[in-house]
Amino acid sequence: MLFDILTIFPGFFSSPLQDGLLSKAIQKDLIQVRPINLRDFTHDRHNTVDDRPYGGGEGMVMKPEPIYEALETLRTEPPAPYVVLLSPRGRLFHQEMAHEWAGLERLLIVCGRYEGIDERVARFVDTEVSIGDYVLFGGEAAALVILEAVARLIPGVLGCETSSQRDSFSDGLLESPCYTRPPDFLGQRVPEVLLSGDHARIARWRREQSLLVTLQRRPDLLKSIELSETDREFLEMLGWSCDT
Ligand code: 6GU
Repeated sequence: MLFDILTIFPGFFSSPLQDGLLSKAIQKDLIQVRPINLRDFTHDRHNTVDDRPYGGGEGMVMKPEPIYEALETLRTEPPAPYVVLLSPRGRLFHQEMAHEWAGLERLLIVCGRYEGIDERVARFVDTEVSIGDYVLFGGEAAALVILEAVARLIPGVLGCETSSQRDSFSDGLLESPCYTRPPDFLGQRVPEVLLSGDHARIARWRREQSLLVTLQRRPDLLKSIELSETDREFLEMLGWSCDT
């Protein structure tokens, strides 16, 4: 899968692309990532990408022409990209979107900077996305978040195919707690069930812990997922009710 990232800070991505599983995925040719300098699509001496806002106010606004020209140019290369504009005003990015996008051949991510992007750019992109309810300097950090979330769902990127299926959120629940050696850490013991070797009991315990931690930390998630009859009984025992 090809990720094009249109940015005024292509250097922002160099270390993340050289480290960890992202670099392995690139080495294995499972993904290609191209940070593309927006200033390459300007024609003035200063490579201007921003200007003052009409109507007055603080800060600068990203001009529409360089972004438009970059999109037009990049779209001439096949395969056609799905174009995502990053801004805190976008739809909230979530795991389901990551799954959908992992099936694409090419994603083109446009990073906004300054106080905003000229509104007239919106009709040249496929969607506008935010990664959360807080404000960043610009879309670059958000682009990395999306890149990681999508890349790890591409077959072969994670060592083990099932690890991404076991994740928090992949079934809509938070993950159960996990432990490794030592069995006793400063008086805190690993739950006995995990040492039992009884795989059916372990699976049931993990499911219950997932339900418990989700109920405690993110009860909102329980409304939008499929629960088995056993799940419901367990949650109801904890005081949860499906119409709360
Ligand atoms: Cl995509 N951009 C900026 N600047 N801030 C954000 C964001 C994006 N998502 C959350 N906050």
